[in-house]
Amino acid sequence: MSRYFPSKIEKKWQQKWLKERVYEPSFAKAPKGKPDFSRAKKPFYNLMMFPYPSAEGLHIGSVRTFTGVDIYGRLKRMQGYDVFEPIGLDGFGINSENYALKIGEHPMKLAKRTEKNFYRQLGVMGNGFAWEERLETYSPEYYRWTQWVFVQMFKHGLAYRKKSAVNWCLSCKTVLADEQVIGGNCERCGSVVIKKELEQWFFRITKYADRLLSNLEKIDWSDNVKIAQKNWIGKSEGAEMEFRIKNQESRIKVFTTRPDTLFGATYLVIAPEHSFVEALRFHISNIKEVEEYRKKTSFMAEADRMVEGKEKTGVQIKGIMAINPATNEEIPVWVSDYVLSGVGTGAIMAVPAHDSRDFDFAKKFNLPIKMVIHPDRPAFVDGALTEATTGNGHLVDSGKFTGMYSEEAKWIITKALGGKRRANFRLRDWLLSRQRYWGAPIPMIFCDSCHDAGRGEQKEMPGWHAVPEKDLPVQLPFIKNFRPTGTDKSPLASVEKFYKVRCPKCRAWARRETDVCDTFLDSAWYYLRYPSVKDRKHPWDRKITRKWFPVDMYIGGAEHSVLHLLYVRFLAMAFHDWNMVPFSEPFTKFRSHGLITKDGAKMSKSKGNVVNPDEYIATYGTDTMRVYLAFMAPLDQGGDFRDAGIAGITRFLNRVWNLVHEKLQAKNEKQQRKNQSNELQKIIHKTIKKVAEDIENLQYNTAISALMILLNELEANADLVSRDDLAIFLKLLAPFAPHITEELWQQYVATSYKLQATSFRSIHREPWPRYDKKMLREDVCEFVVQINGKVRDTFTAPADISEQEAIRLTLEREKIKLIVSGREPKKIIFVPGRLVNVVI
Ligand code: ANZ
Ligand code: ZN
Repeated sequence: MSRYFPSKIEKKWQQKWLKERVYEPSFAKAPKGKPDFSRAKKPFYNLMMFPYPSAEGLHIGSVRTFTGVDIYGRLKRMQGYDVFEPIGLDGFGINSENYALKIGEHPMKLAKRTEKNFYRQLGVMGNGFAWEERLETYSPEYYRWTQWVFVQMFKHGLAYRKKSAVNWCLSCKTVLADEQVIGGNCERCGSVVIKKELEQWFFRITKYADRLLSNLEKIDWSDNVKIAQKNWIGKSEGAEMEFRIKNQESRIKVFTTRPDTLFGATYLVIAPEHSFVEALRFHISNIKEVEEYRKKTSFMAEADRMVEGKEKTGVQIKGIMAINPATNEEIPVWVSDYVLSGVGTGAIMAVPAHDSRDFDFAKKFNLPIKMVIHPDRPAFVDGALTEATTGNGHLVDSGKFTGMYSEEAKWIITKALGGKRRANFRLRDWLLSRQRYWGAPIPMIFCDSCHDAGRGEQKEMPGWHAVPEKDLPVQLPFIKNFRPTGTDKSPLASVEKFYKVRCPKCRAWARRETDVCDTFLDSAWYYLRYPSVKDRKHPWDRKITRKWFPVDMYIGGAEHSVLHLLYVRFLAMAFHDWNMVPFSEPFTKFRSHGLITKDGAKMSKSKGNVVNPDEYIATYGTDTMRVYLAFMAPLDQGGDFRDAGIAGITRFLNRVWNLVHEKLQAKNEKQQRKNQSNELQKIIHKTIKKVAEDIENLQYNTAISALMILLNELEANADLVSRDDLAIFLKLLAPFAPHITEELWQQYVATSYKLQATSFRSIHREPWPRYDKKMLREDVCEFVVQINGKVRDTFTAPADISEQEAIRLTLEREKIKLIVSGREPKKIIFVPGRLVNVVI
């Protein structure tokens, strides 16, 4: 008998599948040479989060996720869906560029090398990818449309330029989005991030803040991601209140979530960047001190300024006083870095008795603290307040509002004192420009003469023109020196051939934008391109898009909760509003996957414990690795990679191989009539149900245990096992181990149907087995005993017990004997599996 050698079969089937186009959607109905997406009957878009591979190859964690997505897709395909599982590569960006710098290779060359290795690695994983619809973000054919997206954003007023204090990474020498700054450091390289005043391109995501938040309730996404997005959007409801300045025209506007505490506002604080100081410069008696403080603090990153427990600093702005509109008392104005310029109005009313940061500040600078809310739990020691009391309570010392409950007083005070109810969001606009080389050039042109004449497509941005669509793509030129300059300019700014262009409006000499797009723009719309990659005239085909979207299942890392996953939703909403796509949420279902460790530790190069998928696949075979990775834990949870666990999987697949071979080769095996009630059949049917349900819930580990149990049973009852039973087993195993099951399936087809197959019938396009509900019934059940229709007793017995036997058991029961007390029943009614009713 032949032995199981993965290396002998895996490559063979991978090539056959490719040749037969087993995983191209609608392949059967398509005219030769062209899968036709518009013909799909039951489309199912099964997507894995866009990978951005490094030249060093795939991480075993990504291999697990890819396989996880693939197992799901294979079930769906066998369930009759036309599954589309595309693959491509997100290759632009600072990660790749930094690596290119490190090893001294040009990013364009590096990208080609990475791409080749990536696709080779994916190839040996045996996934059901639609290889014909590949895409790479750095190919001009793709980024032409990324630039088109930018142009649409500009034309619809969602892309704009603004000078602002932006995050600047000292090491990467570029600006970063807020989302890319973690605890004051660069998300990528860990270096310190400072603030720099620069003019940059932004996308107006804040315009969609409310919808991004409220739509979360409508989508079936992992909870952890929804919560992260909700916090990131950070909606808080409050009021804007105006404070007059004594003897001046100016006012200071503050945002507060607690207008009910207005009577307790004993001073105001403005952010260092606030323009108030400029306006009243000549009235400020200590302007030098104020300016020094502003200079010192405004370059600091927000995260550092807001650290809990950080020693408060600040300077009073002398010579001016504000007036509390509730008490009409004069209160001082301070400048301090604990107030941020980008939040609310950049100014606050300080209520030290009820806000902790204000409390710390007031204590330090000896400012008055006035209680206006009677707290449930006052915090006094020796008559002095020891901390702010931040909760709700009844108002005290608040004029005619005294006695009201704080929640109710909020809006009444806002109205009475001329405030405006406002929601404030933590979400900032998306900073899009990067002063780097390796990205899609921002497709904009600035023209001086149009600027001076006030011409431009956007009123607020005279001189700026989008590159006409017919001129896209704006090709990224090959330049030798791609190193970031460390100034606020991209390396492209020194390439005259690139930036010197004619103005598309007036034909005067003008200048191209030389910054490139944030990579997150590339990945914010890629899913729309996949089914339309062959379309050279449009970014996506309308008809196909109506048919295939939204994406049915999306699986990826929770670390992208607030970057990628928020941007994608934002763009989809915008496209929807412009009538370009028929949906406003791109992914119906999203599940985040867990992370894997090696022998209990985080994998890292420095520890030398990084699992190289290539080596493992070469040693054990793809199927073994697939089953092993799936068996580790439910996909949404992390797992631990241990070499010792792999041998068990190899044994399992060997047993499958041997069993099927023995059965198929047994001569003149009579196809026994299946005894429908036998135990083995019950287990088979239960397993059919369980495996499908478990895959649906991404609980691959328990599905595989069920298959292991079934294999034990098949081996133990080998005489009762028919060829059709084996076929069912192979189908259930197929999503996990596609190669071995294909090999054995082809032998099954050959021996069972004498079908010298005229056309290739892959197991992966066979229908998923059906189970018989009757076979799932529990073996024992509870019978109810009634006397004259009244429930008197219950007993458990085999579900398929005969009528005679059930009646005998009933009449033997002590309780029933007592009630019947010797009388002869007139009639006994028996309902199988449920009840015995004795009529006396
Ligand atoms: C007065 C007050 C009294 C406040 C009180 C709170 C408690 P969330 O909920 O996080 O949005 N704030 C407003 N603008 C700010 C800025 N630019 N920088 C720093 N802090 C700012 O926080 C809203 C509260 O944060 C606002 O409500 C304001 O302080 C402060 F008992 O106003 B509150
Ligand atoms: Zn012009």
